[in-house]
Amino acid sequence: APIIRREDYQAPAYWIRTVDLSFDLDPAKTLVINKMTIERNAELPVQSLRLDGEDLNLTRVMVNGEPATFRVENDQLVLDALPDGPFTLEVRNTIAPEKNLQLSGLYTSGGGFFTQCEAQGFRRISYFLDRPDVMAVYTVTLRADAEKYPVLLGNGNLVAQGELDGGRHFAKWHDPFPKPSYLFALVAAKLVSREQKIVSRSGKEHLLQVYVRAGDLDKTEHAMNSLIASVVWDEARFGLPLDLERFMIVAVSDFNMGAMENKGLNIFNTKFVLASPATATDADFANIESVVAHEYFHNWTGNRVTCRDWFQLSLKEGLTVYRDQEFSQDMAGEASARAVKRIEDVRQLRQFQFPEDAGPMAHPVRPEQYQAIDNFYTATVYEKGAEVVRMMATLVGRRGFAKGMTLYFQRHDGQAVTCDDFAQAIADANPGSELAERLDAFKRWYSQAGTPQVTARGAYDAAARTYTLELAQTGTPNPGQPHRLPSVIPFAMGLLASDDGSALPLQLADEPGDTGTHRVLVLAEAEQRFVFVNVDREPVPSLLRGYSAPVHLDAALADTALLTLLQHDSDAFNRWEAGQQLALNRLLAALRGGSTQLDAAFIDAMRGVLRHPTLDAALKELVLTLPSETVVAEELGAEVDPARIHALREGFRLQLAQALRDDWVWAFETQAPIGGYSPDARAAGQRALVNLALSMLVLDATASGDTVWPGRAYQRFKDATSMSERFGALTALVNAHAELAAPALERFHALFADEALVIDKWFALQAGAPEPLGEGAGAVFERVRTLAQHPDFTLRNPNRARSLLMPLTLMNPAAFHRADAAGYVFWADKVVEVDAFNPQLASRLARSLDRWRLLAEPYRSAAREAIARVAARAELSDDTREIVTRSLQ
Ligand code: DPP
Ligand code: ZN
Repeated sequence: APIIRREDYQAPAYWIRTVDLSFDLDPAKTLVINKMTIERNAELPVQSLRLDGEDLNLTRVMVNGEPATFRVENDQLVLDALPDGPFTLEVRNTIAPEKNLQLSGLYTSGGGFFTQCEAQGFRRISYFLDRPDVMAVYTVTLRADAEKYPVLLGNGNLVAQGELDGGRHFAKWHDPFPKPSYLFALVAAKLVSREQKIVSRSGKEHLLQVYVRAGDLDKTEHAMNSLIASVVWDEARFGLPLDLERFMIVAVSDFNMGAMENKGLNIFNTKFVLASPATATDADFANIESVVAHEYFHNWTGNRVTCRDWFQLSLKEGLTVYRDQEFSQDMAGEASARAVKRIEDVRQLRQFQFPEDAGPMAHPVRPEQYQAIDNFYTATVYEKGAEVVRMMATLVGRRGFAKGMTLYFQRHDGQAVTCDDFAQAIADANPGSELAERLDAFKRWYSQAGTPQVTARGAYDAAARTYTLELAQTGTPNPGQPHRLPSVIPFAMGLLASDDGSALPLQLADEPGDTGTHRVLVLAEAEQRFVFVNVDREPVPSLLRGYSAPVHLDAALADTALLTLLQHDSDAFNRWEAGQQLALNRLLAALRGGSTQLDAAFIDAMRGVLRHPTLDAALKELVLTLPSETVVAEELGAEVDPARIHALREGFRLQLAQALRDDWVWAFETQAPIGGYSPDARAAGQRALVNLALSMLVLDATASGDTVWPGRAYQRFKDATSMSERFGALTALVNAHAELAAPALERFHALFADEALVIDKWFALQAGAPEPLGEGAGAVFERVRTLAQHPDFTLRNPNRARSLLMPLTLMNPAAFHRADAAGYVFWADKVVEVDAFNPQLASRLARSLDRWRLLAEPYRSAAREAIARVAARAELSDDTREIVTRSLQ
């Protein structure tokens, strides 16, 4: 496929103003009639009209009601001699939804019709200017068999419906908001809905609906509650009201992504809609809340103001992720619960975005080029993009950011714009702010790939009562660029007294007095020095609080300093960070030949956290979880031996299990939430801690041959009143390779045989289980290979395919990376097999070997060979080809 470059952007030669679409829906052959009103873009020279199409069977083309001359060239429908003024163009084509296994465009799932058009699925429905800067008003008529497809949904408002001959019926929808084609959607299926009417602040009534299959209605309450909370939040926090009479969410079980923000008609992966206490874990409930919010928030950030071109994807995604993260924090409530959410988000960033930014797919938040745009729905565009927005908010303050958002909508409502337009609006609304003063430099966050490295070194001068903090930043330049220019880094910090951990007042040398105990420095040069005065006691610095910028921080703090932070920092994020750093230091030292035994100071500190009288249970659980094997590998940076990292980390885990045995018992017996199931952050955190305690107790018991705790876990598994409890107990048994794991897994499968999302968990748990150490090593991988033959397993359903393949290849390094290369052979086979029918899914899976260069031999050569084997195939999709080619470069 050709390389598409950002610098080549040109405005469209024509504007499509209105679209009148009609569908005669039939799985084998659907007729699409597309009547457009079009006018030439008067600002450009006269050109041919070139409409995008893919896998379409074209039957007729008319201009102003007359048959027209046209040609089809490289999938494009080309019309040369067109009227000078506005004209109508009618295109008719047929498509075969039931054959559409790539799930892009119009496809069938579970006997219904669904669409997915972002990024370029609309061209698989009809010929069109399939690009986000062409925005049209759509009227859509659906015709289908009334019995098989009783529900017919489109964007906007229902304007007519009725019966037709031959048992068919129709519905006509009109969406008054001009929109790009990627926001088009339709649904025709046998569904039921939960409905709720709400009245917004302005007094307008809105209808909210969540559509699911008949048996699933009892699992829609949480999604509906999340939607209502999202509507209320966006109006309260940003003054952004619901602009539609009707807002619909539809769940579908075959879906490549999480969910899609089509105007007024969001289509969701069932995974992010359906939840009941019996079938969904706390994490599922939290994910549903955040994805429902994310898609709802897109209605303004994405739909009312959309992207000019796909290079600007982070304009809507980074901003909307930031908004959903803020929403989830607000829903969590108190400061410590907010910090827990922040920690979870940063953990995700480090687990997925950092490796991406250091690997072959590294790209700026606003990429410069792509071959398959679907490959750029990445952690960088989404999560790092959200960090960029968060830094802006930090630099202008919460009120300043809200003002910036208001200006952004004043300027750009109804337009397709760029990341520059967004940053400009935030800066212009805040004249004199650090952002406005340094806007050009700040925007390097959009154009430079890679994670900057910040080094911090502090020195205390007791005689002068000064503390000097020296900050320096480095990073690798983008390919083709000679230098990396300094980033603008908001650096939140404080100082703690080293003796009792109390917060010290902060006063820089040129300031008249102290400014409190917390502040945000701005690092904008390669090196900067900050001198704090009137520092009475030796301080411990608390740096990059709340993770105020997406950088690697090297502060080289001694254990004593880290222990002080872990115990006393008022910033909960940095307490966690100090604990992670303590653990990481020990893991890295052990990998480099140091002690494999945890020291008493570390164990006592962990006990102190676990037994702490006031810390949140959720925070305790996070602190007591060691950094992941992926994070350790990235820190190591070369010659990674996944089996060794695994063995050492498992060794540490076992030591923590043993050394804190009494404390885990205490936690298990006393920390559970009281009362019936509620998915709120507090109760979820308590359950997470209890589940961790149980895992540790079963791990310890299994290692020592004791059967009491595995027995208790099995009992809890059987008696559990919620999926979080049940799955926690099952996880404890499976991850410890307890003998009771097998009967528990069997029982679990039988209990939930009809719950597809629960069966996904059943696969994922087994594929993500830690490989046993010693003679049992390899058992997890063998199990995955066997599960790939299980009658419930299929590659056709993306959730099911991912449930087995992603935990193994992305989350379970020691099982995946084998000296005999069997993991890589399995991976290559699956990539090729999936690529034949679903390139988007295949190219995701293809990315699991991105970081092959980090590996030590023999892994490295074997991984390279597996990638090369995929790349050598003649018949590969553009999506997967782009990934494997870049990987080998
Ligand atoms: N635009 C979708 C989302 O991120 C992804 N297809 O919400
Ligand atoms: Zn999104």
